[in-house]
Amino acid sequence: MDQVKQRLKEVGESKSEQLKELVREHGNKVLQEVTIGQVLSGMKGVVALLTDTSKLDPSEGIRFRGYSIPELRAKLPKIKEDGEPLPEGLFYLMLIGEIPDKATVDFISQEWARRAQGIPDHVFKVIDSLPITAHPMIQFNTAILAMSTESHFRRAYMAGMDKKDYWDPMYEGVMDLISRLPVITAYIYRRCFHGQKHIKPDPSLDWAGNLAHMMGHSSEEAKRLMRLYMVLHADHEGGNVSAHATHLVGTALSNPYYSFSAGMNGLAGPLHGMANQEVMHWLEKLIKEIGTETPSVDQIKDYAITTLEQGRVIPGYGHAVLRKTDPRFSEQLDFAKKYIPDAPLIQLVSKIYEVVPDVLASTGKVKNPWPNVDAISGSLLSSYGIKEFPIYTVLFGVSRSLGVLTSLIWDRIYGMPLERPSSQTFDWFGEQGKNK
Ligand code: CMX
Repeated sequence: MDQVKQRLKEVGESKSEQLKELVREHGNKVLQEVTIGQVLSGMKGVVALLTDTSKLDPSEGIRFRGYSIPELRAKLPKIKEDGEPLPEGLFYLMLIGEIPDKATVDFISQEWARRAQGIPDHVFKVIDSLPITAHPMIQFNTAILAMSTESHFRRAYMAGMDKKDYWDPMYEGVMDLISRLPVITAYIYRRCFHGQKHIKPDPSLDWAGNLAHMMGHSSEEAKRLMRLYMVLHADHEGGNVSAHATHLVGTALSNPYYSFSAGMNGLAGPLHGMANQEVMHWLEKLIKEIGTETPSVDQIKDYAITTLEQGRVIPGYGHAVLRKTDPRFSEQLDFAKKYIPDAPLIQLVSKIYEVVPDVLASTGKVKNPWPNVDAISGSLLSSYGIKEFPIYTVLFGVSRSLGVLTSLIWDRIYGMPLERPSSQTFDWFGEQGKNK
């Protein structure tokens, strides 16, 4: 048993006992009242999920196992002191609940590099059978499903494994799946945008550095950006569409590939992960229509108002939980100001930030007029030479695997049962409205 799995076993055994005791002792305790409005507006604020990996505060933003992003950037192991933390360290933190040392992070890097070599040939054939014009998220998700032929979990289930041990093959599958996503992503990227000229993985590199390398962006700067990107998008508590979908499908004891694929289908929606690509189209159209990369504040305001008048959303702004500027936006802006302060797209994003919140607030209905992670991530990638917008949501998905798949392991440790909430008809809700 590897050292990470061994530690997980120790931590997991005690936690699963505590969960059983909690349900036994306090299972009947009422948590909150739920209104008709909450149920009919996307269940916002309804506490219905157990997720340990991260927690989102409406004004502070995300904390991973209690640590804010600035704290993580200071505490998680890095390759160089002035560099970005390695996503491997965040994976360990979310999985075990402890900040790892550098040796543990190096072990995970090596383990993922080793496991990444095991992608079966048919996965590349399946990708190759899709048209090159198929959106990279279609190719990504098809590849994820194609990899499920290798599922340890499915094999163990079929062999009649005791359910208390399900977490073990789930861990093995998750480690395989996470390790292989960068190879798949780079393969799709080079296939679609660089004439099929594929670049072999370099097993001496870390997980995110290797992704940048295989995509053909192998400068130290691009690797540093990729590490930041992979940390910032890793998790956003349990209720967002990609996390919730992964968890829900996992409760049917679907293997990690099926479960993660469900989450990635959700991430591909324009109100969730695809918003990073939408932002770039919105910026491109703005530049084209106004006729300059340096529009005035008034020109941006008019363009934003027109978007709203057309009955569309301004991508990259608003959030279902956050009520302040997303710290993941601020961290990327600080990074850009430090390393590429003169990049035109970053200057444009900064100017839009001065204008759009007031425009959205003036509608009187948008609960959060501030930018989210997607308002800047594409501009940052583009400024570093990764200019092909359709790959952006795939990169988001690679990062998101870290959080949603560690949660999936914990679901099996906790023995979470099939999720099956109740639904009611329109008439029933109408009757409830009439009742005092
Ligand atoms: N532009 C225009 N209108 C917006 C808006 C925006 N950026 N954000 C919210 N609104 C509108 C909603 O569409 C809704 O309008 P209706 O009442 O006419 O239906 C109203 O304001 C109230 O919505 P809300 O409660 O503030 O927001 P929700 O929790 O329903 O939705 C989100 C949240 C993110 C889907 C929404 O803010 C949005 O569509 N933003 C743009 C897309 C985006 O950036 N998504 C990425 C989010 C982060 C991520 O998951 O990656």
